[in-house]
Amino acid sequence: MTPKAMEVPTKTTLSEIYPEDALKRQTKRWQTLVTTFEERYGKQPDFVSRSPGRVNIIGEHIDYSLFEVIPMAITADVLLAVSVHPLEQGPSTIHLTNINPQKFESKSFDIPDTGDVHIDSSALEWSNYFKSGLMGATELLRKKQKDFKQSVGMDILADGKVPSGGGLSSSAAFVCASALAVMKANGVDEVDKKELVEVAIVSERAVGVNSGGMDQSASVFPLQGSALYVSFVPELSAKNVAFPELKSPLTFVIAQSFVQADKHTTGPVCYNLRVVEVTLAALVLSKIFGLKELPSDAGPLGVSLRGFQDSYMQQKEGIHDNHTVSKSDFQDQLQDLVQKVDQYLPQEEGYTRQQISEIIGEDISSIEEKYMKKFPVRAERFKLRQRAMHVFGEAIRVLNFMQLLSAPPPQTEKENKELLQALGELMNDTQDSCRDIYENSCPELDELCNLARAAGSYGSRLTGAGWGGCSVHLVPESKVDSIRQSWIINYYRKRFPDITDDKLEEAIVVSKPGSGSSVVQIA
Ligand code: NG1
Ligand code: MG
Repeated sequence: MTPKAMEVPTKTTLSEIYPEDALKRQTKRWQTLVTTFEERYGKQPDFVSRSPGRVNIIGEHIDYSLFEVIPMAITADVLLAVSVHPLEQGPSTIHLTNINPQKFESKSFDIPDTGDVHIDSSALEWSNYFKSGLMGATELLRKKQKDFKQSVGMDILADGKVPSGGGLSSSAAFVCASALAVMKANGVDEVDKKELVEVAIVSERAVGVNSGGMDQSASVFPLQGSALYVSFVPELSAKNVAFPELKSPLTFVIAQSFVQADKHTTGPVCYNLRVVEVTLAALVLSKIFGLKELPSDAGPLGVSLRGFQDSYMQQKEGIHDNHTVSKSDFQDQLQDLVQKVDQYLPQEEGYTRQQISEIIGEDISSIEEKYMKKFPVRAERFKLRQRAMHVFGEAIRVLNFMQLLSAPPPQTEKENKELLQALGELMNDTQDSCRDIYENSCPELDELCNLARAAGSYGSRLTGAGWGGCSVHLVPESKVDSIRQSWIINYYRKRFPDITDDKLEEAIVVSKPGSGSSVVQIA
């Protein structure tokens, strides 16, 4: 039986998962996983669940404001080989080991009778990501099966190939693979992709980051060879977008900065602070324009800039279903909002808590309680102007990018080049906006982008949360080698004189769009 488009495939073969050129290497890796499992646990695994990392092509830091984004899955993924314990009385036990036990220490824990596990989000601990997937899947199973209380026990061996803290979303890959493994271990064969993504989004927040939903979508939904257009309103949905047939094909190259961006320690001044800033911007704008209370939405803090836009259109312009307006009308709205931000949020230096409290007519303590308690932030001033500008501007760029991808494919070399240049320019604009007004780049990422552009990249930008991690580049195939050389000489060897060839191999990856989550039956 072939799975429905929205179902996680369970009877896949490796050739349906990986591109041709990765097959040999992956087959070996899967064999090693199974034999290592046998050595550690003395039995065969029942199945392997897998979920990939992702690179975001465009639409940075706007998923939690509920604007559309275009990521794609990469080949690097997380594998969990699993053997299910027979159902017993009392607590069920999870044994978690890693293919690399020196780096990731083995862990065991009991799922209590209540079925609920505790996650200590203050500890940076790899088993938390499994627990978060377990928590999400348990909730979903309870919704589906009235008498479901707790998951069965499992022996697990994990092999993660997505570099952690590298902006390629190793965390979402791990959470999605875990949630999927738990569903499967508890007897659900047909896992609905949308349900899986929804639980993974919510449960990953338990690990300590107030994230949006791009990564989990990009890890679960994609079909091999396609990028993904993800929408969050009126509800989560994703469309696979094939790249146009081109005379000279487009290639995405990913380059690591090797600056570790650890959201757990930097959250209060970086990621989580941005989430608070855009939320406050939505509240302030809605007061300035005299809107009634913003309806609560799927944003991590319950109100979002997208919610503001839709409410504004409804209350001021009488447009009820704003998500049904044409793309060009939507774009005009966004353009208008950029101007409104320019005019009505003039303070370059940011807004203090006192000022925000006065505008929105709510006590500072109540604002802090609602938006800064679960994920504390440290800031004297909140840069509402710059953050809102970036969000609306980036939302426009995503629409433009999508329009270019959906247009009839170019017929001549000249048109081909123009298309790549236009796509690249949008990516370059994103980088400028991230660097200058969202302030989530860093000198190392800026440098990788500048070097690539000088050596022939059409478009270069950071990808993922930023402040370190990875960059992504739209590169003509003929320029891949010269760009690689330039990075090696001018970036990697300069900054890391002892860098090994293996490490360089890992640093620069030419990536093809990979396929989303799947389960492979072993025993
Ligand atoms: P990274 O840090 O690359 O996994 C994060 C968020 C995304 C999105 C991007 C920025 C998590 C799990 N993911 O991605 O939702 O907001 O930053 O576009 O925190
Ligand atoms: Mg992550």
